[in-house]
Amino acid sequence: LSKTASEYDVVAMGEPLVQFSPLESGPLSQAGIFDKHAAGAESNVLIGLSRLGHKTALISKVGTDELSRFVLTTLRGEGVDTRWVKQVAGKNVGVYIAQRNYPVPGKNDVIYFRGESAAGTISVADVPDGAIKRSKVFHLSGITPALSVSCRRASLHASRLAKKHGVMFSFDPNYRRKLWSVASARPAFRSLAGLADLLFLDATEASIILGSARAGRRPEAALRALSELGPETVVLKLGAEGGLAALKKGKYFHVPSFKVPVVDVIGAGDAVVSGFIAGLLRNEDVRVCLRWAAASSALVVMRRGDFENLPTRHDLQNFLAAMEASSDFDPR
Ligand code: KDG
Repeated sequence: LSKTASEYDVVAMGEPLVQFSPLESGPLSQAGIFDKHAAGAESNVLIGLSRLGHKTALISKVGTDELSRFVLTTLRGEGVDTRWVKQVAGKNVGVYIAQRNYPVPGKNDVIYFRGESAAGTISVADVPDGAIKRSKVFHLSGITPALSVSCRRASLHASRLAKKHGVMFSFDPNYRRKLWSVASARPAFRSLAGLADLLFLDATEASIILGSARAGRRPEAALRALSELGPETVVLKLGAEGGLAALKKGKYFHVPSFKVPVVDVIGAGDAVVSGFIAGLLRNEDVRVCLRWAAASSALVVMRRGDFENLPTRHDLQNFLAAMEASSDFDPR
């Protein structure tokens, strides 16, 4: 993060999506009214960083349809540079419908409609060296390599470009079982985690990468094993009950979650990524980065949609100040 002449703070590559979310929780067969939200893991991360005052850009492909226009105007409205997003005639932007809080409270299911989406055609030729080398951080989720064989190659290529240019490479596996099996995902995750400087993951993804089911129960040991793959910093999302743990240069940190009313958990993981990277970009201590991550994530789960509640810097500070003033807050 010592680069000074970068045009961007963070560039990411991935598929923007449109989410249709039923107003009521419950089975989709019973849902009648839906609203639409811009979504997509990398887009969420970039919007979060943009709101926190950083220069961001997305590398992607969308269609020329109205929903593609919707995601593009949302990203632009949030200050994300979309000049590296190609518009492909005859293709669409991916869509998903969420089934919220059913049958397991607090858990969602999704139906994807992304077979014809433009982002699935991203290939090595679509990866702009110029965008990546002009950034301080390049971020990728494991959703991008899951989209197609060409996306997998492009993901590896982009990550290697970041390494070649000395750009910090941030990776969040974001395992999506509807997109690929554990057996297919594992080798891709291991390669990308091995290239990453900064790795974000939850206990399930840690278990996929490490091939053991103990990550959630022994976070410090899991973080140490993950850091042996290569990343200097690893952040483990332990869920609302467990908080966040991190290991940086061998030093272990843990912060608890903030207790807030949970409405919709989708987007919480992306908020962890944007909050943490924003802290790193300001050379904050790991503990501060984790608190920004936990606060961003707490805010996001209080509202439906993925990114709507991502905070500005001002709102983040207000939230943290209010939480610290409250008697329930346990800084540990
Ligand atoms: O992290 C939130 C994303 O999972 C959501 O927006 C959908 O990107 C998404 C995906 O591909 O599942």
